Amino acid sequence: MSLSSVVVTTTPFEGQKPGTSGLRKKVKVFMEKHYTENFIQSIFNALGDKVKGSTLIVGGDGRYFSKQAINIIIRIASANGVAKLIIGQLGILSTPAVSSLIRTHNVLGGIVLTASHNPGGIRNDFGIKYNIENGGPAPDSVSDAIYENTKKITEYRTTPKLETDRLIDIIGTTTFNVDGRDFVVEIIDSAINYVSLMKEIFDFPKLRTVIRGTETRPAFNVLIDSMNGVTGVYVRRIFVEELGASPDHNVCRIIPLDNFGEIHPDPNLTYAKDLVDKVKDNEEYDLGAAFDGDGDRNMIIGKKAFFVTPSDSLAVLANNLQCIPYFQKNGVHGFARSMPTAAAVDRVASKLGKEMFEVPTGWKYFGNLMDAGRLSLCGEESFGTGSDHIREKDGIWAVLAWLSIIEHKNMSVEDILKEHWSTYGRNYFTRYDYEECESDAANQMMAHLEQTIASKDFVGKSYTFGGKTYTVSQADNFSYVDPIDNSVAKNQGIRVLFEDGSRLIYRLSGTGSSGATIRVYIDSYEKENVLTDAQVVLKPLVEIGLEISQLKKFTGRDAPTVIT
Ligand code: VG1
Ligand code: CO
Repeated sequence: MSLSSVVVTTTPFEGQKPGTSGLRKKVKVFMEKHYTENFIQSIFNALGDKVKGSTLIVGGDGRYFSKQAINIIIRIASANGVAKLIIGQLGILSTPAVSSLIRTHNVLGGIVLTASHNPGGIRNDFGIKYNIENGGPAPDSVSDAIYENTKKITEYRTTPKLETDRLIDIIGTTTFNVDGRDFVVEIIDSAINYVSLMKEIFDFPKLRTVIRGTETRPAFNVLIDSMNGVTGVYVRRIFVEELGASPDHNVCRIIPLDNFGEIHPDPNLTYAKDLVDKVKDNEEYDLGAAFDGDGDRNMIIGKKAFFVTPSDSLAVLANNLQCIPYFQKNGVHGFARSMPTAAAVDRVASKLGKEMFEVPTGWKYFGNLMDAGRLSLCGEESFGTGSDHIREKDGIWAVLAWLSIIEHKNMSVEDILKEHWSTYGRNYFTRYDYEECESDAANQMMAHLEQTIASKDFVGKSYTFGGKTYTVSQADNFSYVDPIDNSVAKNQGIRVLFEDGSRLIYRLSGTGSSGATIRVYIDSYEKENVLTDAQVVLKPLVEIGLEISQLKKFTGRDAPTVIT
């Protein structure tokens, strides 16, 4: 049967501006009449002629409203001349899996339905993100074009009669005829492509010996926590079915739930406390790992919950990539980190003679460097680690990389870190998050900081707390020029640098769905005394950071909501 598309009249919604990683709002906002339709049509409008005859990947972390959103996308795509959608069964695809599929199938891009680490369910968050043909998040130029279109949209095209009921439930291909053209919807297994990519990158038989043990080597006991997010699907296939992990003892929360079981699917010491406690209380566990809702973040802890900061994790990986088959084959090019990430990896880069890049917060800033062959491994302090195998950060990849190093070195997580610190010294790092502050108060605090760092005598000023004195050597609002296309990203966070190399950084989050979240990043390097507790070492700088920003005065907050 031939179907006809129709044009629906609409008016713009305010605030459809993609943030650090896509558009994130409360589910109820996405449910408003025309809201999701407007945003999807604006993506197509921004892409222009490329849409006609294109193929797109669609999927996400399965959170509440995903299926409705996918049905909207199917109808709008069909009416805009898209030739084919490749969709994960039940709408399930992790963010790294979408990136991989875009690259494998060489298609125009993908639409990822996730608000990542934000909570899900009807009262919480939904999100939509567009990824471009290299598999990575849309760069600012594309996001800006989408946003401009959302401000002036007057109509969208859709095919109301196209039957989407249960369409995404079963693997298979359906061809529709819309406006005289073929429109194909292919529903695929959510994991096959990603699992085969991981098998190409890593030596699975070797990793299996880590998980199962051998005659001469005891099993390395892992606990992998999917936090009820999308990675459950991949964890079962990879860790249980391929690597022989026990479904009862080595993995947990691996069934994706549309509200993540009412938890905050964010792998850090606060929100993944269940995992941390389990590993702390049960000395049999050698490694714990957790992922966020859409599977691009990872947290690694060792025996007794020994915490590996993401900045250190990146440095350790950088130092040991040669034990992973992918890098043996492709070589190791440069390294990169986001600006607030502690500079531990910089020391590895300089020792190994590799190029090192510092980019603004957000994975989209790594893509150009990877495409240009100048970047192999990168990370963010926010539990993001990844390589140029795809163009998103990749939680499961990070754990497999750690297991490869553990296999190679035959050492515990803690001993690997201690060895690393004794070679390179240690970057102590902590991040304080003040979530859901009042927006006005947060903006005023940032304005106050701008003023403070601009004052003539700020550089050279000394601050003392608890017997430690820090002298300001430089201060600015970070701005970045992409070395590949010369695009400029301004106002990416206020930096106060001190004479001894310590840093204080202040940013407003770009991923929240209401209010403002203030992030304060505290970073200090020590060559010796690498075994002291981080919170003890950093206490004076934290207090100085609060004093400079007057955070308490502006927000009324006595304490952060999350410390990592
Ligand atoms: C946060 C992190 C950033 C990360 C982004 C997306 O952004 O700080 O490093 O890239 O989330 O991660 P912000 O603007 O809130 O600080 V994910 O896993 O939510 O897509
Ligand atoms: Co995420």
